[in-house]
Amino acid sequence: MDIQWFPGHMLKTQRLIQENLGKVDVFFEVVDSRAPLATSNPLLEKLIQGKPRVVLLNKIDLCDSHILALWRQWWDARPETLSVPISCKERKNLPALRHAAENACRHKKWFGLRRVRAMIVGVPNVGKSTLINSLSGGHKASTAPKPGHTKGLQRINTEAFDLVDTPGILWHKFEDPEVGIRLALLGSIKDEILSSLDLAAQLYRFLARDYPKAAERHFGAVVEGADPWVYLEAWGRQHGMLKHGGEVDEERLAQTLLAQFRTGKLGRFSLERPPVSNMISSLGSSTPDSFKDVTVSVAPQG
Ligand SMILES: Nc1nc2c(ncn2[C@@H]2O[C@H](COP(=O)(O)OP(=O)(O)OP(=O)(O)O)[C@@H](O)[C@H]2O)c(=O)[nH]1
Ligand SMILES: [Mg+2]
Repeated sequence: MDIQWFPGHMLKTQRLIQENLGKVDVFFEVVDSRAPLATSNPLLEKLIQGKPRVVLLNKIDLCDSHILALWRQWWDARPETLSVPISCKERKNLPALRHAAENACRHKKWFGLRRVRAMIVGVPNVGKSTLINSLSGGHKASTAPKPGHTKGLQRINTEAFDLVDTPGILWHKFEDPEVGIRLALLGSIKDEILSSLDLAAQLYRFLARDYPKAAERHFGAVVEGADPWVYLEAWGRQHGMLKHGGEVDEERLAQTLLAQFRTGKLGRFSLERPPVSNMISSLGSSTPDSFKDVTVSVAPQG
């Protein structure tokens, strides 16, 4: 499944970010906590030219909390990048953002004399505009559960910040096809350019591999290597997604399944685990479904 999507407005957004660099003190890069690396734009580092960056792991209400604990350890081992787990929807941990921004700017001459100027960047649909609304306590930035919703820069001020919302940007080519699939599963790539049937099959494969108990709960007993559509069809039938004549409506099934996955109705899952180096497991005995095949080096807790 080869996925590439880079519409013209993304190039324009890159230009706008560069043109406005001088007016930005800190970048808030919003990523999806269910796949923090796949939703982190590799172009950003170059684009922001050494300005401070805080990575915001958003939608923690939807991710696997055990895997999130691993990500937090992974970032703790990289103190040069500040990271803050948040949920814009549940307004979780938002004050930590202010502390992180202050830490990043404390040494500046202007610090304490004016508000921090923060530009919010990230791939499409990760929650940039929702973050602006959560921080400002309003609905000034328009949001939607689909990628490419925000079209231009929008400035909104709060007590602590002068904020700039930006349209989501991707990069030209995903070298690793898995990255494209993760972005698509999380809704960061327009559904119109994808086969939702293929994507639903990918989702099934991922759940059967990483969350077999959850897959069994939703789709029935999972047999390794079996055709995903055997299970997906059964799921569609069970949920009454039939066409006239009693055939399963595969398109409707695929779209419903993807929507349920994206909004957490199927459960809380993470699509990505941290690379294994420097990892320390401190999760004790409650090994989750998803955690079985993660190789971590275990060190004694001090
Ligand atoms: N469950 C959950 N949903 C969230 C959270 N933050 C944002 N969303 C939802 O994610 C979807 C996308 O949010 P937006 O704020 O429009 O995303 P964006 O990054 O501005 O998207 P573009 O402007 O298209 O790049 C919306 O349906 C939001 O309600 C969160 O913390 N938890
Ligand atoms: Mg937006």
